[in-house]
Amino acid sequence: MEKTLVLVKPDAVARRLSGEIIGRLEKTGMTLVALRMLQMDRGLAERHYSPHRERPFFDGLINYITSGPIVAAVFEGNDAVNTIRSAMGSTDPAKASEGTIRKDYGIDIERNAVHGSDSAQTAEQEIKLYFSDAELLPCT
Ligand code: IDP
Ligand code: MG
Repeated sequence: MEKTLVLVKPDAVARRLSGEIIGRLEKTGMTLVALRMLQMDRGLAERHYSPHRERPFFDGLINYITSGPIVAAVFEGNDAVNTIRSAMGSTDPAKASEGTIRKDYGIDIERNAVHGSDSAQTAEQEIKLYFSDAELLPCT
């Protein structure tokens, strides 16, 4: 079964939206199989966002994502990566479709409330940054 990593980003945790966002993602039919709260250090943030190292927004992104606590979660299900990203909406909340999490809760293109892995392969790498295999607990 496909898995994907979700992060409720610092702007959303600070606005007490963690439960709402996790709840909306559960309503997609995907199953929550891991959950923890943490504050990223720069090392973890730079590993997580290493594909964006050369982008002009990288330093700002690292400052933002380390600025406060986040909620990390793993969801599992058929087509989990695409299902979760559809519920999240476009990167820029101003361009996100009605009814998506980023449309409703994103502040701007950086502080966009939520992260979801962009492929099954990326998901495998990202999940390992936050969870051991033993911490993934499929419900039966
Ligand atoms: P995604 O989160 O929709 O997959 P990515 O292009 O992978 O979008 O970018 C990762 C994160 O970097 C975004 O979620 C957002 O927080 C931030 N970001 C992306 N583009 C910009 C930008 O143009 N300015 C500032 N931050 C950005
Ligand atoms: Mg991405």
